[in-house]
Amino acid sequence: MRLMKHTLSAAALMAAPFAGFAADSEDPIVIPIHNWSSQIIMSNVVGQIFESMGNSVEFVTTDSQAVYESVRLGDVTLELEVWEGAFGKSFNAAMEKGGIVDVGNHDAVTREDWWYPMWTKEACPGLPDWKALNDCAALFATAETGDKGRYLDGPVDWLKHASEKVEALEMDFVVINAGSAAALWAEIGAAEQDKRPVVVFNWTPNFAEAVWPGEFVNFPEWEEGCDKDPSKGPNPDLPHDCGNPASGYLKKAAWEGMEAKWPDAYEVLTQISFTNPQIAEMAKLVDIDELEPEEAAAQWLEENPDVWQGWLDGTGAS
Ligand code: TMO
Repeated sequence: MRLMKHTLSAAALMAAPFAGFAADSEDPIVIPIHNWSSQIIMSNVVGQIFESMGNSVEFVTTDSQAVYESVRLGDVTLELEVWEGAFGKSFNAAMEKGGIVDVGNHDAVTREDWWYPMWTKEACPGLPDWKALNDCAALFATAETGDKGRYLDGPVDWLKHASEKVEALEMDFVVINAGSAAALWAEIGAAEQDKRPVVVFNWTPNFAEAVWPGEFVNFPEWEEGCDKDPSKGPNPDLPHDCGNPASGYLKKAAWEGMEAKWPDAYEVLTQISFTNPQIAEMAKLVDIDELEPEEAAAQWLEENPDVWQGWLDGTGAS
């Protein structure tokens, strides 16, 4: 009898599939694009999923820090890759002001920090300890950095605060910002020829781990507030004297009006969750296989139907 009742109510629901559900707005869902590959492909993947549901989608290229203010104001609809290390601070600031919602974490666990390819450790065997790195600073000296070591950081908008870290930990390094993510890979590739020691900004999940075995530098362990509060970390007078979180989150965020305006797409967004290998694979499609983002996304969707169709099951979009 119980079972019967269940069957009946399911049938009743199916007879009026949209009863009680508002359809998604025809206005485009605005998806921001930044300057690293996995975010670009993931944005295209999710955009193509929304399009397959009948939504219209618009991509805009934006600064990866200012985007949190844009989401909060509804100028862009969502953000698919909130990396704790790079963007936790901007995301929290927007949350405090209001207008942006936390749509949950991906399965992926992330880390972003100073990193070296394994041959560097042969020249500086005390690694991955940051003090050992600092004792080896002369190994990384270049014409550009004098007798100090060169650290190639990411593009400025990733706001890694490496100069502040160098100052707070009194390191003998000079921070140079790469103009693009590609410049980081070029630096590692050039050093590989003669196994020259290099230390650059890198992150995981990323395609790079499949190409160059390497390790992150271990800085003093991240403590909440280390980016603001001088009392956190080993230097009592300055902030930024910690490493980034070693097991950081990767979060989805949305404009708080998204749920009412595009309820089906929002419901799917709540279900979306990428793993470390999936994100590394998406980056590889562009950084190694050299596909265009749109093609890479289409290929990923074609090769992983079980992954993304599962996100549509049980939502108004299925
Ligand atoms: C934000 N990033 C993944 C490039 O560190």
